[in-house]
Amino acid sequence: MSRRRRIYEGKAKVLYEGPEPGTLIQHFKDDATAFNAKKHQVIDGKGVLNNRISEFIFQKLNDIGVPTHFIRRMNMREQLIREVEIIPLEVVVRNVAAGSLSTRLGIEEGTQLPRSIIEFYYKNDQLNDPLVSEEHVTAFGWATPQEIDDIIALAIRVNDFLSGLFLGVGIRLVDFKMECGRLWENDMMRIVVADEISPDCCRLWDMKSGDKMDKDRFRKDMGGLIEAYTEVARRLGILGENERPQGSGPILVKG
Ligand code: AIR
Repeated sequence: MSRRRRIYEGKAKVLYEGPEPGTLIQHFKDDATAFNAKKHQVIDGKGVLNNRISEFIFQKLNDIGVPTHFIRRMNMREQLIREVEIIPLEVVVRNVAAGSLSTRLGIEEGTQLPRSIIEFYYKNDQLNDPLVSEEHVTAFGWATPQEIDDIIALAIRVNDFLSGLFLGVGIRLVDFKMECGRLWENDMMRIVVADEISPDCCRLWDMKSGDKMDKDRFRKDMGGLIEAYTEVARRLGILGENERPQGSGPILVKG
């Protein structure tokens, strides 16, 4: 394991050189950070759950023709991915007001938005990932206008898919963050969904109780993070009653 070349280490994941050119291994750590790593804790088992949940979502996206970097899960903490050139943007899609949108615009948490809103944040820890406009993105060359169009189209498809997936298991998708990358195949380049999609980067509220089933439990010191992530995995049919290793599909929850 330690012989592998480490390409990049982030707050929650490590990227290693993959077995073939153009591939990487994405390793999920148990570290949780918030407020740009000012708050940090190791939460036993979080990486394993995020690896499984993100695998489930990326595989389904691949299956419906949304291009992603995901190839396959390798073990409890690692997945094989295609090497992409990460676009330095956090693409946030919001369906319900919460978090920084509520704070910035004074809209009460839980307010249904008139339509889904897509925002771009510049990925830069030193600057605290500031909100930016398409003007900034194109002027500073982070992405071209055509790439922005592709990113928006992907974000809408991912949002529609995830909203329906979670709705079917009694969970409200409030918002989520995704990242995109440029995948080069010979001389062709296309934009694909990269990084991870897990309760670390979504706001997921139980439809009946309104309980938070995501990383806000850590940000707000609510506890019960592993229990909440496990419940998300269980409802998606990833973990059975007694932790079945193979998923059998989502468990329908009646409204
Ligand atoms: N997010 C943004 N940066 C990192 C993450 N994980 C996610 C949050 C939330 C959404 O983006 O988890 O689901 C919007 O976050 P915020 O803080 O802007 O309201």
